[in-house]
Amino acid sequence: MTEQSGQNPALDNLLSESRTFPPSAEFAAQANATAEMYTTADADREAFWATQAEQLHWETSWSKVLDWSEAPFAKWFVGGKLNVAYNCADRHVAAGNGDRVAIHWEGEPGDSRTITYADLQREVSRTANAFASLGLTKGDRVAIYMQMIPETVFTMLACARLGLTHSVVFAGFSSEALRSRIDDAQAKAVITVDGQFRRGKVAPLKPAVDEAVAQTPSVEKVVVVKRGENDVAWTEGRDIWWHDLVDHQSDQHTAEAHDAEHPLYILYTSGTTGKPKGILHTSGGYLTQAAYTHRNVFDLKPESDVYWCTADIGWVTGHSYIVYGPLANGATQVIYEGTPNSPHEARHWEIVQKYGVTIYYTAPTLIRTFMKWGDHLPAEYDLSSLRVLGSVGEPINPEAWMWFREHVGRNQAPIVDTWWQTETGAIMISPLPGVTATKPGSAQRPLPGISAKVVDDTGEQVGPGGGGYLVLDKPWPGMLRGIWGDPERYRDTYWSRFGAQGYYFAGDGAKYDEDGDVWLLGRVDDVMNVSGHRISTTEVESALVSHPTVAEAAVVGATDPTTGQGIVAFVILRGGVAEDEAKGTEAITALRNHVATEIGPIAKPRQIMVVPELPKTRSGKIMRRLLRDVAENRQVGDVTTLADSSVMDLISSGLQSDK
Ligand code: 6R9
Repeated sequence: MTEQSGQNPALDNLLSESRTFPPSAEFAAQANATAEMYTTADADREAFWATQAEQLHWETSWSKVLDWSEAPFAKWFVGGKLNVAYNCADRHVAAGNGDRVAIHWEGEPGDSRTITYADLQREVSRTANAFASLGLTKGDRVAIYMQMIPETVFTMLACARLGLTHSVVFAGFSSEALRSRIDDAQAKAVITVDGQFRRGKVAPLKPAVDEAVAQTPSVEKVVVVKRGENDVAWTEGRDIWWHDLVDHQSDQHTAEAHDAEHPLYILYTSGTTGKPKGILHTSGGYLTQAAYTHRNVFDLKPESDVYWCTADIGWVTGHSYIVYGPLANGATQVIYEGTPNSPHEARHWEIVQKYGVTIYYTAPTLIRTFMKWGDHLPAEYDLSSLRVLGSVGEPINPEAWMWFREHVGRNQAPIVDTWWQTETGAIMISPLPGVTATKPGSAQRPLPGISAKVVDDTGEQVGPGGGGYLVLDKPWPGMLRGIWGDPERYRDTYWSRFGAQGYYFAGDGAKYDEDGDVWLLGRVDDVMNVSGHRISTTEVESALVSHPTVAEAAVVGATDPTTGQGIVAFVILRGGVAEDEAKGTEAITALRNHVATEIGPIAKPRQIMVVPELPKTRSGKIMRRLLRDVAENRQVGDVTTLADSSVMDLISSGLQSDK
């Protein structure tokens, strides 16, 4: 904190990128978004958001767009009343679009189900009647522990309809993770399944619920969908089958309007340390921003597009871009239950071809996995329907972006790299297709209506080419309304670092390029310090991925007696690369030199290890903390939020046998 502003950037700017891809004239001519939106929004931010909110159905209009008098606790559309579920189903039926497909659901074993908006309205009404019959009333919390099946969507919307606040927990988290989340929210009911399909097998889920609920007295009812058909233990009086409860209910239900600030859901983020934070989202502002971003960032044409977001519903991306945004917009979408390599590694391309998917929104981790599986797979399918591609969850390395463009987008479909967080509720920084000339690896510009800055240690905005911290300097409609039950932690975590300026601190490193476009550089906790240079993990990883043999890379700073920290890299090879050769001294030296040429000798990894997998969370984020343990020869720490906890054994045993 002693440095003068602008003189000591929080991050060195190492990598540069000169490729740009302007939109085609045809795309621009039909695009939803326009360049004027930036100026309109800048001229009067609140009026701009009011116009967006008017796209929804409100039972009662608001009296004030934004009340920021109790900052950092925002109120948007004060006094307004709406029903979120009505907006996501009934409204489209009322407008004459009941026959439009809302969901093409594809089960992992190959079964499928088509749900129109009229079906959705009926199913949600039935589910709402069922939940009401259990005695659940407005304000109660409901935990949802289910995979990607239609009932998960019905459950979320039925909760929204009744004003129940849902808390979705990743199906696959342990019973302990479920227990602590149920307990924190004091949930009254748990909605779950007997089991889920993963890679062709049934993984039981109910046992984890039984274990958790044994220790959570707040839970009165457990509703179980039959999906895996596996045997389950049963607690009479508490457990009830979904089909026994829901099927006989009336499919008519009148939706009551709730306050714009009524709590819609809690979603827990694990964070790097400590107890998970229950991020709270409310109704009117959240739905406004989810729908607006979905319409403009993906250029959605509800009459003709087939949209597919590959995220899990247990991640915020599933909440905003499978459930609330697309359904509020009346979109037709694909929901897929299973893993991308079941029964084969081209399952996604098969689904794109089968449904004629036009908009495909996925994560860098999956794109890099596709690179590893090989270029030939997307080439075997007809992907010509794709017209917009999106990425979210991590910085996308420029080479992964180029691979996505070439092999999936046929060098035509614009790519939107969308930066946001569980806390922001919806997309904040992203190109607009048809407006922005895109650049591989950059999220580019805050959306119209959104304001973000890259600042130095003192909170001063850095200039072009400068690196620092990403902050959000103005409130936005979808912003979190706090951490469930812990207002102090909310202030401490997000508002104290740049408290003097009143900025929200996102926890990410970022830089501007010479054009003023924003590049995300990874979590500031992961920044490496090598001989006094602050180097972002993202830039070194992108340099490694730009080598033809590397599909994926993760780097960490490990304590080093001479340089403070030394860079240790873990790399996964691309499909078809001979492993023995790539592990040889010569190949490793070549890779180290490649990084030096791409971004400078200071970033040359001290050590590079070839590994079969990387440790990732369920949303695909690399857990560098665990790799630091390996690099510094420590016992590996807590692995409970890993998608696959065996990965760390795989890495450690592989490294042992190489010695
Ligand atoms: C939506 C989501 C948030 C963190 C965020 C950042 C990283 C997400 C990104 C990105 C670079 C992007 N992140 N999108 N980094 N470019 N396009 O991922 O929410 O799970 O809460 O994670 O993810 O580090 O701070 P969440």
